[in-house]
Formats: sequence, C-alpha cells, structure tokens
Amino acid sequence: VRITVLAGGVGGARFLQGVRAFAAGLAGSEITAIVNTGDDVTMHGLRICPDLDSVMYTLAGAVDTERGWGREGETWRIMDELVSYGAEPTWFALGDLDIATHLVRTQMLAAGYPLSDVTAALCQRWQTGVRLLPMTDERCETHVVVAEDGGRRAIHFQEWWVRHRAGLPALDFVQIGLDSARPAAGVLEAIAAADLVLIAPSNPVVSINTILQVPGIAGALRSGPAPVIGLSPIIGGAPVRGMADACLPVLGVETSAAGVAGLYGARSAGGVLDGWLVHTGDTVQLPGLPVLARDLLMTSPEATAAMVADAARLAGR
Ligand code: FO1
Repeated sequence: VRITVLAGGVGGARFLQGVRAFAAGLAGSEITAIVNTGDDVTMHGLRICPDLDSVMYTLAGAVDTERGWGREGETWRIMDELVSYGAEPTWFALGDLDIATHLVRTQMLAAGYPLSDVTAALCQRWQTGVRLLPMTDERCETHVVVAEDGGRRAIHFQEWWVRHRAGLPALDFVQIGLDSARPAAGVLEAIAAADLVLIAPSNPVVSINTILQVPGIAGALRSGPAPVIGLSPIIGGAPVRGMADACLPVLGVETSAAGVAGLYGARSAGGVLDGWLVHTGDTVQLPGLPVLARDLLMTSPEATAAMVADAARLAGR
C-alpha cells in the first residue's frame, strides 16, 4: 500500500505520525510526504526549512512537543551570542542543536545537491519511517503583502508569522519563484504510484495551497489514479491550531470546513478532492464531493490512525 501525503509543518507532522501508525498494520506499506517549502528562509547565512524539519524531528521523536518545532532539550547559546552582536533577525530563534541541521543543509546545498537529496541525507540519521520530499527543489518562498504608510510592502512569511504573529493585516500571499518552480525529484512519481493520497489538516493557504500551486502538482493529482482525500483543518469555524483564520480571508475563503473544501475543490468539478473528512457537527455540501463527519482531534497517533482508516474507507480502499 502506497500512501502519499501533502503536508505542512506542525499539523502535518502530527498527522504523519497517525499515517505511520495506520500503515504499521499493513505489510509492505510505503509512505511519502510532499512537504511545503514556502516557509523556507535564509537567516544568518543558514538555509532553514521549518516544515521539513518539524516533520523530520516529530517523526524521529526529537521535536519539542510543546512548541511543535525545533529540538527537544534545546539550548540557545549561539542565539544569545547573535543577539549580543546585534545580528538581525533577533526575532527568529535558532537553537544550538537545530543549527547543526541548518549547517549540514546549507553546506550540502552549496556543494550543489538538490534539496530533495539533502533532505534524504538528513533523514538517514533519524529513520523517520516516512520518505520526506520537499514540494520543489527550487527556491520558492512565500511573501506576505501588507499595508504600510498608505502603500504596500511585501515581507517574508516568517517575518509576518513569527515577528508580527500574523497580526499585520495581510493583503495577499505571493510565492516568489513559483512560475519557474518544478515538483522536486520523486514528487510526481509518488503521486502517480500512490494507492491513496491524503491532504493533511495543515494550514490550507500557506501550506497546502502553496504545494498545490507548484506547477504540475495539482494536475498530477487530478489525472492520477489514486483517490485524494482531505481532512479539514477547521473545526467549528476555527483552526485546530495555527493561524489559518488570518490567512483564509485573504483569499476570500470562509474559515470553515466548507470554505476549505471549496478552496481545494472536488475533482469532479476541476479541483483535487475525491472525499472530505470534517469534524462531527460541521456540515459541507459540495456537489460531487463525498463527506464524512467524525472526530478530527489528533490527540494521539492512534486517534489519528483511526482517522486515516476512515479516510481510506471513504476512498473505497
Ligand atoms: N516559530 C516561532 O514562533 N518563533 C521562532 O523563533 C521560530 C524559529 C524557528 C526556527 C527554526 C524552525 O524550523 C522553525 C521555527 N519556528 C519559529 C517555527 C516556524 O516559524 C513556523 O511555525 C512555521 O514556518 C509555520 O509552519
């Protein structure tokens, strides 16, 4: 059984723990995660891939579970030194253990390896049980257009998210480099070879929609043989975690399970979804889209594995 998952960072990582638990009961299963890299950023000369790292650390059991990102047992001595030098940005915290990951990645990229190879090399150490692929090997970063002094200014997604805590009203999201981006090595193959494609309950705008906008990925899902089942990241009109409610209105999409289903669209109507899981009590009516309501709180890998089992059932697999 081959399962391919589209995922963002913290929520995507938790979801993948459940997919891995589900697949543990199936002989010869293979899980591939296509991970958002729109959040990637270069700071202090280091290439940082927050979503890939959140997924890698979480699946390795090495994540700080409270924050959901970075390493458990982290120390911040290098960051303290950078702050003492007044080296900007001081609002983005890099831990000592985490910096080792960024050093290896930055060196390998500088040596000419594509991000997909670098990611595979980093995962070698952690034995995640899931093949992690960046959505693209090209640099393709999300910028947020905000209003300033009667005009507009674009800032990097991390500056908007971390420094301003998504509090500056966003006018638009722009993916720099998107037009020339191609799916990373292995992405189209993982979609074409899948028995089931799952869309994790990640941020629908800055994680999932970013992946779907990489030229070729949405088309591969639409023309691929595997059913595509999504899980709503919105429960009762609010995101389970994160700040999707600051992102969806920017696209004119209602913060609801129905709004996100409409954003992804039913495959039968030119979108990508063949099925949609919503939380008990949420209702979605989209022509041509089978919907299943159940508990969608990812309280443990086992609880999430049961969601995946229902997704597989909805897919008829
Ligand atoms: N999130 C924060 O809220 N504050 C930080 O200082 C911060 C640093 C950081 C460093 C490395 C990394 O991989 C992730 C980091 N994050 C931090 C999380 C990150 O900003 C995001 O939550 C995502 O990009 C959204 O998925």
